[in-house]
Amino acid sequence: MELVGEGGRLNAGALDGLPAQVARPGYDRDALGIGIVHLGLGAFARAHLAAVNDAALRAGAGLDWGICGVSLRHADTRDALAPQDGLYALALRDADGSGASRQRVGVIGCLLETLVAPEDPQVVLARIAAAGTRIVSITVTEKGYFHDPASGRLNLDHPDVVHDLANPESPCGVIGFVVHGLQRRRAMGLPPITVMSLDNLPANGHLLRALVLTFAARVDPALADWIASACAFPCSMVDRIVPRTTDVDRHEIAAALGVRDAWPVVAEPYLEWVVEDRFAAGRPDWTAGGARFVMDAAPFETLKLRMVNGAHSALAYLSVMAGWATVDEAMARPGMRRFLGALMGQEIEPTLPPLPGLDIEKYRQGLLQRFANPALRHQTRQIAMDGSQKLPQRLLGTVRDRLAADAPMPGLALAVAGWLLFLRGQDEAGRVYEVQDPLAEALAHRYEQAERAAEQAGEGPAAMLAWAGVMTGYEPVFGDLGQEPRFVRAVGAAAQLLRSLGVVGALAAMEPSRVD
Ligand code: CS2
Repeated sequence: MELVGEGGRLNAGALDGLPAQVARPGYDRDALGIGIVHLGLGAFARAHLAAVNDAALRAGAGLDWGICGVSLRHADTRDALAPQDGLYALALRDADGSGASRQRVGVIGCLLETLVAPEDPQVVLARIAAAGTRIVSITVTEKGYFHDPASGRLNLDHPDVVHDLANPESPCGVIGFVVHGLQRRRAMGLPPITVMSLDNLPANGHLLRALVLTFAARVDPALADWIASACAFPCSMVDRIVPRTTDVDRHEIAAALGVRDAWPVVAEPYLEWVVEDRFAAGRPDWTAGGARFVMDAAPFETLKLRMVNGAHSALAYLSVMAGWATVDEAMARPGMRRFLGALMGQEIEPTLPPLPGLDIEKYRQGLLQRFANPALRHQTRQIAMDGSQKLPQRLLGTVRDRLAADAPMPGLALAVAGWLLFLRGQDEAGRVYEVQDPLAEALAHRYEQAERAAEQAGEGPAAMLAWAGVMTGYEPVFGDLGQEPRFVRAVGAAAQLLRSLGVVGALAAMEPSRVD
């Protein structure tokens, strides 16, 4: 998009002329070398890892920790950032005490190189196998790992996995790049490195390691042994809400910078990064940017995935169906806020592992506040994407724990039913939308089967019970949960509530049972 009426373009030459209130790198960019190769250069990585890394560099981390960012599919990020010398603005937005939106803008400088993998996979492999590279970090979203969401196993039939096993010189997926890149390092006699997932997956480091080893064993068992014994795969919990950047954002940020930035990112001020301190070849001190190094990230991951992401997904499906476009719009509905508060307080929190020092009440209230942030305009449709890849770790682990404790789960069931009904691709007002999900086709087929089963079962609750039985029988997402009558009944009852009363009615109907 052309931004008219502004000054020049953001680039190295423009840094000195930026308004005083815009934070800028402040370290010697010309002296910076690449130490990190990041695969999956989306908005999240640019607002999280790169922002934290930039703060570390400003605080004096070694100048060998610059980032090479790799887009695995599209050229748009490179095309926008190359003319800007890799510079882009990060706008942190929230509301002040009176509810008015405000933003703090800073320019991130640690992205030194941007590659587009499909244009030249060799260059990416060479970067991973460069002597200076010591960390390969990854944000490719849940579906980018090519695993079966319920079991966590590598899907060896996935076309990208098949392609990458057959084409070591030109991989296209993240596992292929990592394994073939590590293979080169080993062949060149270079030291092992750290491979670090920053995606919202449970035990993301362990999961990534297992996927990489499964793939590597098919390439060369000795390579798999080397990776297993010498490379590190720390787990981490990452948290920052980063909505997709819009043209309106670009205009607002250009106004703050006085120059055009074609590829800025917008995020909330809040940031968490809890990462296991297991690195094979060193790391920057990211604490300056808000990171925490721990021995075991698991309890933090469970907390975050179940509370933040579980609540986010619950909100998203119900909101898309009700026609609420943004998260803050949904949060302004008293029914939604109360529902999420109860879902967390009564159903999710009892399943969380202990975390010494955590004030869970404060965490929950803070989270509701973050969701209500009116300055983000976070689209519920964005969060609703890829539900098949998200539900297991966000909602279904909690469901399993509730079942094991023989505890009720009406809120979790409403969230799951919300997803299942969302799969119809039509909201309550009859507006049609696309269900974006790698398993969309199979899910649509399931949905038809479930509708037929419901018709055959007659009317009302019996129909929705039959419907829920078919939907929750979808094993790639639910595993064996579909065999669990208490779960199927709860989902059937919730779906019946949503079908008969709509989202607003169902949220209201949930309330009486929620008085402690
Ligand atoms: C969201 C997350 O889009 C989604 O699925 O739930 O991206 C969420 O905003 C982040 O995980 C917050 O840390």
